[in-house]
Amino acid sequence: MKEQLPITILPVPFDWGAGRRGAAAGPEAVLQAGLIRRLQKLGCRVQLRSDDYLPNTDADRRTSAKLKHWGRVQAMNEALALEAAAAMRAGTFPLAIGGDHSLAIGTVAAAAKARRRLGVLWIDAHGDLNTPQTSPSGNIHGMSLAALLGLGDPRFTGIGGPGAKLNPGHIALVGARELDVGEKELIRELGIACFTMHDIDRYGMARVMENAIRVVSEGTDGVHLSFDIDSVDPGEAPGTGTPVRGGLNYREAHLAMEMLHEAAIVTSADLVEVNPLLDNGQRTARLAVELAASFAGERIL
Ligand code: NNH
Ligand code: MN
Ligand code: MN
Ligand code: MN
Repeated sequence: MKEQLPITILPVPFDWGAGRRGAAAGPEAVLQAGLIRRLQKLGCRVQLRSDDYLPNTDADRRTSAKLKHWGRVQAMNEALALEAAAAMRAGTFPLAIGGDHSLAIGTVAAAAKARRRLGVLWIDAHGDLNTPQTSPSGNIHGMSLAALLGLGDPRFTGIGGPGAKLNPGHIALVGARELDVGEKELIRELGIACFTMHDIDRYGMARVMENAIRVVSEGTDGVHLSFDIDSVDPGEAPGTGTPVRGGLNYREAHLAMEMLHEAAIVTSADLVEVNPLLDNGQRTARLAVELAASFAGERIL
């Protein structure tokens, strides 16, 4: 975290951007696993926002094959963007707890408005760089970063105002190991810094994070961390909707969080895709709490 700002936890019990249900129970599971106490123990001031800022989208059935449940995803993100903006205006650090990764459209749009030039660190097994045209699934959580670059449908590129919210040169992906064809093309075309699992194997997490931190912090006024728990290997994080083998091990994930704490560059964050319905007990929810603690400054010695 950049300064020791009070943290506003924004729970986002929402999973219509994903292909399977369950991540909507993520915020409750992560809170149940002791997130607030763990942060308070580190000296953080923490306030938990109730989720009543989110509209009830039960009756919203607007959907299409290329943009599944778009009505609900749009309504959630419009409300979340306003709430994240309010948390920043109040001088706090917004920490959104998901919920599926479509929520980053709202949080990053809000952060980009507050910061002008925003860097984004996207730690994920996936790229989330699909458009409705390239998506193999139609699931909007696989399109969030593309939408923030102004690519895809105006219903999502227009959240928080029209157009691109980010400069591709200030984005770094870390942990990627399952990229779709259109995503690979986009990464090459836009020159997005993508540190894959191959890079982590080859150079080590420390070197990868040093480079990623440089990309997102040089020439920016703030950095948003969007952490998808599926970046971590399914052996450690089984409770997630789209697990992919060969992910970050336990220490690599912690080292990344510890280095971000030290770098003191991050000004807002998401922790997403914890799905307690698929978890092995509380394993994944507990991991999420531990990683949040490392990010907030918990150290071994
Ligand atoms: N790339 C796939 C898609 O667009 C999977 C996305 N799933 C994620 N992304 N969990 O982080 O449908
Ligand atoms: Mn994701
Ligand atoms: Mn993912
Ligand atoms: Mn730069």
